[in-house]
Amino acid sequence: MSDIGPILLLNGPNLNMLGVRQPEVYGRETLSDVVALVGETAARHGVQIVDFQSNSEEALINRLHESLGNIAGIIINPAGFTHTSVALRDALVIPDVPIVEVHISNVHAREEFRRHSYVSPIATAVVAGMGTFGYVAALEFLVRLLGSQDEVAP
Ligand code: DHK
Repeated sequence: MSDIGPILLLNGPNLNMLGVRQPEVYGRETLSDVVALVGETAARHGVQIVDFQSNSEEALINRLHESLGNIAGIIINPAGFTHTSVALRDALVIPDVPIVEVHISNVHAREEFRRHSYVSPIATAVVAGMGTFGYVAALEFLVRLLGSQDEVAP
């Protein structure tokens, strides 16, 4: 095990339908495939992943409240709540850990309303348009970031 604490992997509404939902936009992998992929990457780094998906804003917010003091970083695909939810954004800052916002599609190349994110201003990094690999990229980034914070000065 590494010294890096657990990473919370949050997925918002409709992402439980990955694989069947608009595959031309979101691909053919299921959410279980994505969680397994991130889990494999995490295991290679000795990091624990805590994953949670919900279609409910309340449930996502409650999960963030429960995470206070228990996690080292957050990877979140807020899905539709990206563009609508001040409450989710407010909850995301409560654990006070680095946040990576992930979008499977390139939200900037789609409808105008997808260009605005309530989450991006409080995120450490934003990934969009890399497909499900974006989740792996987010994890690799967090491992690097959190690992470097752990380093003891010589
Ligand atoms: C997923 C969604 O469900 C949309 O509401 C976002 C995001 C884009 C994605 O690309 O993963 O607009």
